[in-house]
Amino acid sequence: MTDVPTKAGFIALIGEPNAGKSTLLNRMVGAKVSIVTHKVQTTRARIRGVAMAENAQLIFIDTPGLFKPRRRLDRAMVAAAWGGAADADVVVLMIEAHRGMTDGVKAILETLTDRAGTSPVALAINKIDRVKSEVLLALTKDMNDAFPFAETFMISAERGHGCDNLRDWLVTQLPEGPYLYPEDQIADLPMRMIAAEMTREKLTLRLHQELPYELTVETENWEERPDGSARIDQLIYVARDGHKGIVLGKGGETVKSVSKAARLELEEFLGRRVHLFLQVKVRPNWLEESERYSEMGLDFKDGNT
Ligand SMILES: Nc1nc2c(ncn2[C@@H]2O[C@H](COP(=O)(O)OP(=O)(O)OP(=O)(O)O)[C@@H](O)[C@H]2O)c(=O)[nH]1
Ligand SMILES: [Mg+2]
Repeated sequence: MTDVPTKAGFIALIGEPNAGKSTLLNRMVGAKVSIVTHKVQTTRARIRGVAMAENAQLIFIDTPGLFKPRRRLDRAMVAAAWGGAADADVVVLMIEAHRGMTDGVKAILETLTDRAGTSPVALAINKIDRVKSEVLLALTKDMNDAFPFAETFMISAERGHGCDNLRDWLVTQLPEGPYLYPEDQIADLPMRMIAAEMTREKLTLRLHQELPYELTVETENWEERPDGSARIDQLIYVARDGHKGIVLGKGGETVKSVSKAARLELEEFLGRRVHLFLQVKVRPNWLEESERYSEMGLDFKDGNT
């Protein structure tokens, strides 16, 4: 038997909010470890997902979208995203085919240029299902004129087009070395955090305008029951009294439907029954509390101006 050396390394997915980073991570991993919504700024912290290729372990780092930060939370998110890129062996910049080279993308390219010389950066033009192929050729040229990408891929993270090519290339870029996670592990986020994220996803899908950005979800208690089920208690922090009413909905309708959707997904993920209890708490200052940030997996100090 010949010994094929193993490879393992970190791949950071960066890009503007909504580019499809979390969708790509989930596709590569083959399971939903990072939440996805049609709204911007869904992902708040770095989330690792592990994928296995033949003799390689690819550790994908999903990051919050890069945008011009205004609030403390925004700054902490953007810092987490660039931190993810700094730690990676390979960086994949994702852009949306139909939006092209936006001002936001240009700003990211500027920062990438300033930090150039570190790890290779590939371009992944995502959502190719939304455009004609002529658009892609012009966009590829413009992007490569603006930055020396190691490679360009045209993909649909949602449908899977081009994702195998991207993965095969990523394997070629990884350093040789032992696997860094057990081969059956797909995420390294604590289960209580994954559970809180699932609830936050359902809230984000259900609520409108600014509200999803002004709430956070924490798992307070996790109890294994003798019958094999789990009892999970979560707190939804909102900043204003009025928001509590909206999250609860008429007769508690909204929070009930959120709770049901999150519970079903959790049960599927865990493969057993779950009793999920949600409580809404008004906490006017939660966006300025360091404990909330550590619960989200963010560094509070990164939010300092
Ligand atoms: N048409 C199309 N939609 C896609 C594709 N990939 C992702 N999307 C959609 O784009 C939206 C955003 O996807 P996400 O994966 O949450 O994007 P993200 O980059 O993680 O966003 P943030 O976490 O906010 O930074 C979702 O509605 C996805 O379903 C694709 O290949 N084609
Ligand atoms: Mg995301």
